[in-house]
Amino acid sequence: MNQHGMNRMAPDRHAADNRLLRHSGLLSRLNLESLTKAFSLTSPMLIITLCFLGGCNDSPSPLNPSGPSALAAARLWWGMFGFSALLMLVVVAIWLFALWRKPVTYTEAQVRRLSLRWIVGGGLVLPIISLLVLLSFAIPMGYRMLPLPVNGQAPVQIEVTGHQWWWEIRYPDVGIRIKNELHLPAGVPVDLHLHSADVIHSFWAPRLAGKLDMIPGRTNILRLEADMPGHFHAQCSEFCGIGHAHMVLAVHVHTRKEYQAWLEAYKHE
Ligand SMILES: [Cu+2]
Repeated sequence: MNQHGMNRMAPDRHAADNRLLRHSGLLSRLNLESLTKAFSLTSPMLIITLCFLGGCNDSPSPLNPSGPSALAAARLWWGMFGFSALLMLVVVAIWLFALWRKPVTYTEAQVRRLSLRWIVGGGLVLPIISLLVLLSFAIPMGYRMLPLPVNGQAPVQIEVTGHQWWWEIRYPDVGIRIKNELHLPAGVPVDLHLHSADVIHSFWAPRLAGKLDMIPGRTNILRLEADMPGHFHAQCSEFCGIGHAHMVLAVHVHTRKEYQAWLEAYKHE
């Protein structure tokens, strides 16, 4: 005890409290810094990992294509991803340069000239070049989904009708009508004649082709082809009411021989 007795412990306690506060402040700062650092390191890795996981074998992702149309769409996606990532890097580099460079004083005329350059460059030239590059890839890709004549092979014709909330599949050549199942031969172009019995739906088999709307009173034809036999997934991709999420179609791709056998077996059922 000192001469004031009771006050003796107070400075020690304050010192301890201050040490504790400093420590906790340091800890929270460290935590915040480490969290920020971890997030800045992990978030791009997470995005890249998720992108690559999209290519896993069993994934119904369009980045895991199993047909020429879907392959073209996946390549277009990667091209757009690469181009947008490059643009982002350029924008970040310009932003960092603007932050770090020494301030420069410009005259009124220089400011006007520089602003005009950025408006013309960033607002006209860059979008025009980007759109031209995108269209030069997207238009040929879109052609793959059109029912154009094929040399030496007659596409299989199948009628697909969307209902709230199920799929009607008809094989007009053989008189087969089934529900929520689509059977296709591998390695053969297939034309799906898409109709709707009620509202707008959209046919999407992500691993086999792009999407195409199904509009009441209209027939849209989607050309697709599967590389190999397997089981795939198709889904309505246009919100069509309360049961939309359950409007799922199982796509079974057979070898040509198995497909013929399936048609024969089904006809005689
Ligand atoms: Cu739907």
